[in-house]
Amino acid sequence: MKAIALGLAAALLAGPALAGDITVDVRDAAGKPVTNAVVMVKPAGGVPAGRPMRVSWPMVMAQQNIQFSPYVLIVPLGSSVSFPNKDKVRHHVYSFSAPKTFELKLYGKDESRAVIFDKPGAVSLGCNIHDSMIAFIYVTDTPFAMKSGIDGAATVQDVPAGAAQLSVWHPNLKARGPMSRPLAVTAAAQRTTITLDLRPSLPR
Ligand SMILES: [Cu+2]
Repeated sequence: MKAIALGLAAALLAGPALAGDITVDVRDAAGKPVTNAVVMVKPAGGVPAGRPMRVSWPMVMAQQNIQFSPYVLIVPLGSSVSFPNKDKVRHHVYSFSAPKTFELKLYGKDESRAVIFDKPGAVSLGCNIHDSMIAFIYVTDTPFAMKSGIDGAATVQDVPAGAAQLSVWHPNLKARGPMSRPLAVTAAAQRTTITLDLRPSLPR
């Protein structure tokens, strides 16, 4: 018995860490898929050292056709995000959000600016010239983060097995912060559904 326990302990210490993929289906109160939700998993034991976020999208918030693109951008804490203007008209990007308050004064076509996001949370963006321009940057302090697609699904890969917290944020959430609940991560792939209490969509 003791030998087994020791062997198990050694395997846990030495072997490849047990980890699993988690797919979250984000739904609204009517059961419809919710796109552009930010799904995050935080291991209770902390994020393993040397585990950077694997980001498969550029750290870019463009202005094109008098809109921001993308509508929601997830960036790891400490990221520098560029704000290229691809329109012929000038834009004046600003944020009053607590994680990052900034202003990029009027700049024109094919110009860009960069901003470093050094505090976690949601940053809402606007343009002083065009009121209809709205977008969000979510700065995450866990590498296990993914945006939901049009099917409402987001898969977060290689989360260490054990106790964790699942958090989901969306621009239309009625609550101020992300919605959170405990999650037991296993070495096998798992799938779970989370239902958000959302305000009706704002016109864009
Ligand atoms: Cu503008």
